[in-house]
Amino acid sequence: MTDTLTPADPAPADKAPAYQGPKRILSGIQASGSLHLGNYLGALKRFVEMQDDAPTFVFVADLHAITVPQDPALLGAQTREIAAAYLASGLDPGRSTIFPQSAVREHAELAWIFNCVARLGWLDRMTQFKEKSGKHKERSSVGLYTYPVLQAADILLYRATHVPVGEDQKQHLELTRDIAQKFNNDFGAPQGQPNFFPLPEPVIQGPATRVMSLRDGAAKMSKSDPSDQSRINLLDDADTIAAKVRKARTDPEPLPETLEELKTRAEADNLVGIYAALADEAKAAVLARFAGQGFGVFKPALAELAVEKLGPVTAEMRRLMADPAEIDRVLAAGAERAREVAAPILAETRAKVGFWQGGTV
Ligand code: AQP
Repeated sequence: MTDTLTPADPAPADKAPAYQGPKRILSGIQASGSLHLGNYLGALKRFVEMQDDAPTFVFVADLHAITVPQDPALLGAQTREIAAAYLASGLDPGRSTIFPQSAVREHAELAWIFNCVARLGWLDRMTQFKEKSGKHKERSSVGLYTYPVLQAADILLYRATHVPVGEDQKQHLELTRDIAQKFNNDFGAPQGQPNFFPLPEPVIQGPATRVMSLRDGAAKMSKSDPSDQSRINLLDDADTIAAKVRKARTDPEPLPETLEELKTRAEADNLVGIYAALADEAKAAVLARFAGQGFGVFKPALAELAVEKLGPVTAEMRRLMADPAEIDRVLAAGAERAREVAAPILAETRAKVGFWQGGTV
């Protein structure tokens, strides 16, 4: 679990009236490898459900991807693959702005300004850096360390108010709120004016905010897990999905009747959560159907459901990936629309910081 952020140098309490701009939704996924069921249930499916609520910005996080080594020959294809997953999951480029992060250079510029707003003590508490850098902290890139500052820039560049993410991103969202508040206080609004940046809300909802590995109920399903058996990839075929579910680690007991009993059985809980999220049902409803049954019954039912729900997404992804020019058209149009929103917000931010305003460069 993530710690609660307690800044070493806390921003003073917010004095200005609350931000009053429109609701905007923003999120992204790193272009760092194949997408898996955790990304689908914890993020993609949520983006699609929310896109009618407010203007939605969804980017492919390629600037984040290079915080760890990437093969330059593959990064472009990985970017298109994430874009294909967005489209195949149901994001509509007519309603949602879909773009590669690196194509909107304002992200990097705002991140620099925020690097000078965030405090080292705040970043030192980020648990994801500790997990990702492991024992070799001094060999990690500086980018991996300041990743959450770039994330704050991604969000606030669009003055996004709502950010759908999985549970693992909660701490980074708290940092974004602290950066926004400190910027508002340090450079903020003239007396009595509302805050310049919103304090964005994480939207962490649904039965699958933290899908766990199929091999270890205590580890998050992750792209970087060395075992491919630990995750269901969005591009896996039906036989592979069925085999992975069949081999998923479980215990020998039948499924219990109550959520209370399920809580103490991490692997069983994870599989029931996956079933519930795929079926759009509550976990209790899944237990009501399968209580007393063993995994010999439950696993084939889960595999069948996973294939039924993911099959059309996989097929559409493959179709789109066979036409990279079409994906590029969507990404280019999205980048243009994103810049139309981002550029004036960055220009105002630059003016607040006091950068030279003598002309356009
Ligand atoms: N296991 C998960 N369960 C639910 N949600 C998840 N997300 C990731 N894993 C799970 C959510 O997916 C979105 C995009 O994540 P990301 O790829 O940008 O970064 P990540 O969280 O670091 O994802 P991975 O798969 O764990 O990648 P690696 O292994 O490269 O670090 C986010 O909203 C995230 O919460």
